Amino acid sequence: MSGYKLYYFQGRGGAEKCRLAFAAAKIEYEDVRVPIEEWPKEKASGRPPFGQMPFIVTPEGKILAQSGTIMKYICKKGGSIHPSIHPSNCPSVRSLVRSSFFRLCPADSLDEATADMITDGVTDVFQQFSKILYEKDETKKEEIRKEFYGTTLPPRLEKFEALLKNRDEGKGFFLGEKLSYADITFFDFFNNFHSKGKEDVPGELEKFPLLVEHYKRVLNVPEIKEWVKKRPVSEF
Ligand SMILES: N[C@@H](CCC(=O)N[C@@H](CS)C(=O)NCC(=O)O)C(=O)O
Repeated sequence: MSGYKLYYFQGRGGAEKCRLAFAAAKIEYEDVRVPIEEWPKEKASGRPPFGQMPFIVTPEGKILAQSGTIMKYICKKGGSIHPSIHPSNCPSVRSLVRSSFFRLCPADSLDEATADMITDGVTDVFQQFSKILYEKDETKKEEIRKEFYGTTLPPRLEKFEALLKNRDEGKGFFLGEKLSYADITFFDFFNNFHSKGKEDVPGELEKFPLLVEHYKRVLNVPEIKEWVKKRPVSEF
């Protein structure tokens, strides 16, 4: 056990992209599922930085919140080849590392910014989508749903497909040959919130053949596949 602890409620929810990152990075962790009745006490303790979950406690006892931050941090930790040849302390292998060796988090700053751009783009879409989840009035909920799936999402998916196509004609991942946290974020939005954690390709991607293949490609990364198959089954 590496000593990482991830805290979240029962279910995939906002923590699942962190769990996918732990799986892809092959970092062991304790998947702490806080019972809802215990949450007020944990929140009041002041330990979660923003009074929210997910948060992690690192082996050094440091605490980090924000799902995107945690996901990227874990990808960076799991993505270093070996500390002794990390580009920051071994300039002679910098270009080699940049060009071919990264796993999950690119060493090149422009590639990293590209992964961040895609991740932030998914967050924008998620913010629009979450209005459906939070609306209590059924009539308004239906209106928001129609607007999201009819008007908001399709042109965004066109843009994501074009971004995917920028590298290797869209036959790989968002940064080309290697999986990164950008792919994990995009996959999680559809697998978690549309396919309800099942392996099916969600219908929303149907008109975007490159995105359909990308979804399958991410799902078929052995570490991702293994986690998706063994994780606890839940509605959310
Ligand atoms: N931006 C944050 C949002 C975190 C968030 O909204 N967490 C919710 C659960 S998904 C939460 O902790 N709700 C309980 C509360 O606020 O008391 C992230 O991405 O981690």
